[in-house]
Amino acid sequence: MHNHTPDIRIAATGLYTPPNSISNQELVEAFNNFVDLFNEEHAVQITSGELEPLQKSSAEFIEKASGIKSRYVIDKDGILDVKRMAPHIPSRPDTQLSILAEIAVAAARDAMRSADLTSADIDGVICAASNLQRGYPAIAVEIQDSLGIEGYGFDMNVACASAAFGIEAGMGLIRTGARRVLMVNPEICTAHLNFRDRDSHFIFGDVATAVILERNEEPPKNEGWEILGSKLLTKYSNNIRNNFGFLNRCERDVDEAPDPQLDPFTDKLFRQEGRKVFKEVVPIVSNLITEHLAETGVAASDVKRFWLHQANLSMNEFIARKVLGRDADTIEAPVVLDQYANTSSAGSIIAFHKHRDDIAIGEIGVICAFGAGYSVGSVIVRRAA
Ligand code: CO8
Repeated sequence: MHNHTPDIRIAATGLYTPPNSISNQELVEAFNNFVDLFNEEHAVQITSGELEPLQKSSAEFIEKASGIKSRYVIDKDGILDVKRMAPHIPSRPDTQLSILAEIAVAAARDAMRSADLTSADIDGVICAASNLQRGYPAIAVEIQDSLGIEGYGFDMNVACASAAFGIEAGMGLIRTGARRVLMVNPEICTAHLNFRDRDSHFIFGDVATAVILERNEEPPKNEGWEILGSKLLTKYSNNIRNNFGFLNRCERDVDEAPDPQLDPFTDKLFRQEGRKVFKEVVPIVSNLITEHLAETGVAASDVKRFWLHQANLSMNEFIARKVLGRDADTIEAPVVLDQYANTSSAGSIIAFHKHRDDIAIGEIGVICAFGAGYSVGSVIVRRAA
């Protein structure tokens, strides 16, 4: 068993959930209307064999393949509008708080409230997310300004593993002088999702989470989760990819006209080889957790809870089974993807935020996030207060 006193702890977490939710049924109805329209409009090419008809989606398939039943979204109408099939998020003047900063600030305030902390208690802000709204200024600096925090902020992106990497980065900042670090994960995943793609239109939702890290010195004001250790791993893979970037506008040949039939941004959205991801990522994650527990001197049987990344229910069941050597129930490995879908870096933090009250002082849990890159991060925590 782990016996030296950890130097850093989690003081609080926060959550912002958008007000609108879309059920599988609603999403599938919109998708299938689009399929009917497309097939009608292309009837001639389909009959001549020039084009394959598009196939319909199914709510039963979605729940069975992923465990997802619904997802919260920033804009419901735009996604369900067959003519648009993308959230409508109007641009804002530079003088107004950006949407990504806005949802992060809401999650941050929730965390600060539950830890009885004010902006004056925090020295650094990390915005760790899969999709950052712009190149610069950093979203973290805007969040810092909006909350009135002195010190500094910066953005980082390690896809779905961003929160675990953000916790590790925050621990480093505290070791080099910061008293407390606010680490936020605003994820507007629906904005990079291709709602016309049958294989992936159901995968993502929107949310923001926040974690406050502090030195493990004085007794915590409210809660305290000592960090026994964190372990990170990346392994290059093209199986989850999004080519959106600042070079896109320079890529088209000078005389190449945009194809009006094609959504010009389709290849700049999320895409994946879901089956390959599933097969390749399960062993990487279960091995990393097993090694991390061994290095930390914690037996798998002593882990009370696994707050895992929320991408796919059976994936999490496989991971927990490999680590424990038996099936885990939904108390040991809680599920939030049924309501939230995949929220990228925020998923494991939502699970931790919502499913930790019953953990007793001295008990241990593992927060583990994984995703594109591939990237994996495990954080072992012990309840201290
Ligand atoms: N409705 C009905 N049938 C369908 C549908 C649909 N919507 N989609 C596919 N089918 C059919 C297929 O055509 C196929 O039919 P057939 O057998 O006749 O060919 C059949 O269903 C099976 O298809 P699949 O093999 O694709 O289905 P799977 O069982 O593999 O399930 C999943 C698909 C759910 C995608 C699954 O593979 C999965 O979840 N894999 C893991 C994915 C994962 O974890 N990805 C990581 C996500 S990304 C991430 O975490 C970070 C990325 C950075 C993100 C930025 C975020 C904003």
